[in-house]
Amino acid sequence: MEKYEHEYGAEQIQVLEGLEAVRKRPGMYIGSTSVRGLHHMVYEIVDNGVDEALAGYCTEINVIIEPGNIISVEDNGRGIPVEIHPKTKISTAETVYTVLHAGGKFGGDSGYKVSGGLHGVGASVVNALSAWTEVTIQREGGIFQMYFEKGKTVKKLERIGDSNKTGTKVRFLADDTIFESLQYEYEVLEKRFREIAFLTKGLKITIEDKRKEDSQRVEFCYEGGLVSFVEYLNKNKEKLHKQPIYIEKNGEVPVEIAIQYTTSYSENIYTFVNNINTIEGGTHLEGFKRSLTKVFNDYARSHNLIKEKDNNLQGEDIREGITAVVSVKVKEPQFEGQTKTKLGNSEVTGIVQSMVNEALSTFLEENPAVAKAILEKCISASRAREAARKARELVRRKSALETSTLPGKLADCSEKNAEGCEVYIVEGDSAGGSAKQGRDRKFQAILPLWGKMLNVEKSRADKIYNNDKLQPVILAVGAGIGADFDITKIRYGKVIIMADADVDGSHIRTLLLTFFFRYMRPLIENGNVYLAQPPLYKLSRKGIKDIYCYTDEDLAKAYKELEEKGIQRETLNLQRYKGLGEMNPEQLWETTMNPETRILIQVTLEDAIKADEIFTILMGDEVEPRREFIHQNAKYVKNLDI
Ligand code: 0R9
Repeated sequence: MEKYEHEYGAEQIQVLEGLEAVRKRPGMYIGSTSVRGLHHMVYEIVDNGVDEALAGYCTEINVIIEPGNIISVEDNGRGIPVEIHPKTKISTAETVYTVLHAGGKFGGDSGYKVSGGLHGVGASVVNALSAWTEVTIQREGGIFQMYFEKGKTVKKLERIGDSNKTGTKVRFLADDTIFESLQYEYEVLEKRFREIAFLTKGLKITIEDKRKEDSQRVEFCYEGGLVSFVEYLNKNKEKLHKQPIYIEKNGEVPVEIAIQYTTSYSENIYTFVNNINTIEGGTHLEGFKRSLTKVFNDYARSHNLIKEKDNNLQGEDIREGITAVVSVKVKEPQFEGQTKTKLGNSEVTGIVQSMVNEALSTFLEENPAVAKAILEKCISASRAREAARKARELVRRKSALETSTLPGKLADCSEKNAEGCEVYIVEGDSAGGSAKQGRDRKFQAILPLWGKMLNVEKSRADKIYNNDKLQPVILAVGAGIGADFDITKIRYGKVIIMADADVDGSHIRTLLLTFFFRYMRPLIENGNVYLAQPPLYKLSRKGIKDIYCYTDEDLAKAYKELEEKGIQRETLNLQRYKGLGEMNPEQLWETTMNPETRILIQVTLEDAIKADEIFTILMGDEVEPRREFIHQNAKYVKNLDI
């Protein structure tokens, strides 16, 4: 492509400096240069189309991952304005793509209001971080196109044809000298676009992956908006009422909420600000929770469902089994917290609270059967909480008598600073023994598990405190459970589940992970939970050092390497480990516990919605979704020991 030569005016030079800054510190503008930042590039462009949809002019956005990791995003909105911008003296479209924050800056005072004033600032950042960007606009009877390389204008906007349609199409190739990888993850993009479609009632979003021969494509469009979102989240759960409760108000801070209760014991509230998932919550969530507590207590009292002498229902009682999505639009959102996903604007609490107060109390009065079903569940949750408190007291008192608050089976470490300490939770008798002998007792503690493991998906907190297998885990971790969980009190920086690489081991791992996910979620979110990876095989022969293999691929590689050194496969002794118990303390140390040589898998929570879905399917009441899941996933099963 021929370079477009032109003189730069003072404003242009400033523009270039602006985008140079983006290339120098991409992380500041896009979060990171990992695959996460790469996905962010796509979201920035899609968001501009979503803004046009929110303004009421766009009904469809099509995203394509083209071969060569080129991204194409097309909307059917009005098209970015093409005329010369009075301030920059270049086309508005070029301005948006070359001036940092142009969306916001020009939105405010030049008549181009980016709908809601929320996004529209990312186009220039994406342009700066792309090897090339091509923008095609259909508007005012024409087709216009411009082209950039690394944020610099190579071809200015020119009319290339006629069209009676309107819309904007952006194609870009992220710069591989900036990003660690250009491998977009289809599932990640798909999840985000489904979310956007739920949050933007009626907007059709399609995503197509054309990188491989057999391309895949999905289409999302939800006329029900948040109601559809909640129905989707609850699809595998037993519902307490058929229709989700829907609340909407378009005031200074537009608020939209959908709620549906299920028979489960967990609380699933997802919150969004300007379509951004506020994982850490914030003032909108606070307002919502306060209102729920007040409205249900008021209703319960005025309808004699709780007596005068009874205590109020607590927030956690009222949120047991709830699935809700709260979406607010805030003009100038303040994001706080570790991951900047906590809404800080204090005025939002009261706004959400008073609108939910009004709408929800009206709903309950008009739907007494639904109110009764929900309140019966809340009251039973409150009784269970009281029972749990007693159970907890009992545990505390019992441990006080034993002069230690730690479980008897725990072989603790000598170091007391939690950060450097680890606890191995080990299933089984002999493995526990080997682990105790093999460990480094300075920083490694061992907690062997005994007794029958409880499926927490089907039980409440009182049962959990009384469970002989979970109680030691709660005491050893030392930070409480549920609403009382306090991450600052954890006694170990790493909580490591060590179980056999077989079906029983998987079962215990799943049960423990369900427990951590439902009752100690911050422990997972904070990255404290790990899975130990014991070896599957040992290759040995006199005269060579034992070789441990953790996967079948490892084993094949080891054979190949040995053969290259002239050591024949037949001369080697292959041992397949059935369980941790087969290893002596030294072997267990070397293969699974020594920080220098072991393989630990950190459990992360990338996608809470997906995690909730999987735990509900695998551990919940409904049998049919589980059957379906097993049917679909059986093909992935490896190392099944029958
Ligand atoms: C494919 C991704 N879509 C976009 O990037 C996109 C931006 C955009 C847009 C407008 C319409 N569609 C768009 N798609 C628009 C048009 C008008 C007013 N505001 C917005 C109008 O016709 O008057 N714009 C986003 C920012 C700007 N336009 C602006 F700053 F140039 F006005």
